[in-house]
Amino acid sequence: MAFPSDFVWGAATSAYQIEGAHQAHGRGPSVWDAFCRQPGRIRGGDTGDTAADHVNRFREDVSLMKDIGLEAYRFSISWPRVMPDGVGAVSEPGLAFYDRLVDELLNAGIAPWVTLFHWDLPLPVHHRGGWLNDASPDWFDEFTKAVVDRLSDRVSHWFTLNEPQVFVGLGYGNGEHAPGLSLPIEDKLRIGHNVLLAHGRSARTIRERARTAPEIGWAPVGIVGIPVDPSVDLEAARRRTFGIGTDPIWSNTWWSDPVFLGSYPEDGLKTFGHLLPSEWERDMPLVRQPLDYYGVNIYRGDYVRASSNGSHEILPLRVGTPRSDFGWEITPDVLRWGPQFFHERYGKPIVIAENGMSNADWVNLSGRVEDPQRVDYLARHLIALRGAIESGVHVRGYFHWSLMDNFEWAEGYHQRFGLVHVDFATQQRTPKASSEFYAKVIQSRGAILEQLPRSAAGEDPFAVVVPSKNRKKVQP
Ligand code: IFM
Repeated sequence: MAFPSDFVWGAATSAYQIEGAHQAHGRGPSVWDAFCRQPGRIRGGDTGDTAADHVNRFREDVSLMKDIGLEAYRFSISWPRVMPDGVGAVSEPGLAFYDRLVDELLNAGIAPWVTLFHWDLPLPVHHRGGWLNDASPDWFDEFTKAVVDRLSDRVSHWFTLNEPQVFVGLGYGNGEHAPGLSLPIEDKLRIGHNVLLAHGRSARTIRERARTAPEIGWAPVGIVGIPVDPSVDLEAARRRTFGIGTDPIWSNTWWSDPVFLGSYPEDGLKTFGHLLPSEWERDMPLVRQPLDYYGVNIYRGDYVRASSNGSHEILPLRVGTPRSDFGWEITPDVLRWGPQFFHERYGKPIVIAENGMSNADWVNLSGRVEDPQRVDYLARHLIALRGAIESGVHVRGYFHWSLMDNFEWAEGYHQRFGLVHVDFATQQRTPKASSEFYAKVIQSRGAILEQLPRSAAGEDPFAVVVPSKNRKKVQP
């Protein structure tokens, strides 16, 4: 069960979710600062003003990472902390904070993996139209330059943007996330096109200006179909993974085909092509920059079965299916198949840039935080990921979401995803049992997963359906 020796073990966070210090360093407001102030937008009226106070406690946090044995830490740079107006003047104290963080990580032997955009768009550029403004790729490029010029002597791993599906789908589609808009499909497609251009510009800039040889990717969400019976349903699962569905914004291909293959997907163009900005084809070479890995955030998948009309059906999960506190189904096989499908289609090594679960954790009477569900989640998902590696998929690394409990967007502080518990009233950190387990996994390079007690009863709640005996088998 040992993972390859160059496999990277990490954990991830994002700026707005942990940093707090919302007015330090001359930081400007982001769309999230404004959104949190609108009544009724965030559960409990929470805000990211203080969050996990990471700006003031980053040394303690890096030391916790070291205790876990993390080899890499994925975090995002707050655009409004570095460029308070989104464009123009750079905040020296803002950049200096990231200098200190990067140095602290390197001193602890932890590689910084930097994400440039994890949703905190500066409010002043939102007021100029935000991603709907065709100048937005220029703005993002300016921000990229400031960060790369400052950090690339010590940072060599980059992600341009995190989860375009989610910040466009929820921020401009149903208004559940900042900036809280519900725009028509043609506006969402223009936003999407600008986001893709921003990715391309940013990747090109990193490649051209970085002072140490960069490795670059991005981190979309992975929508994954899981074959119920791989000997029959593999193609159906691929179709679920790569079909355009009813809303292209929530697909993989609308985003990743341009980035890796240089065009929007055919099925998407058939239905939505006429709504795209007219010169979209001209922009594709810029969008498609050489990348080093396919970063992808994978949390859950749909169990899919081939149907008799040559299509596929998504199976309803059985009653009582295990779920996270968020209500997301626990489907470990997603890390067996997602990496394989993305590797097949896009031909790049895979980095699991996020994977994890929210759980109702608290500090117990003895002062410990026991989170057996997360321990089991980690074990099952890593065993599945190891299965993908064994079948020949090149997986470069795994980043658990999240290092610590944090501000979970519209859910405020009501969902805890961390390996480390944070008491948001006192900012006390308590490593959870899952962080001890992850430490052992890392230390043994996965070998410990082999030694876990196994039983048929333990497999059972995860057996979604029993495939019927008389279905035709084909070679996977
Ligand atoms: O907390 C988020 C993160 O910001 C983006 N990916 C999913 C996580 C859990 O919802």
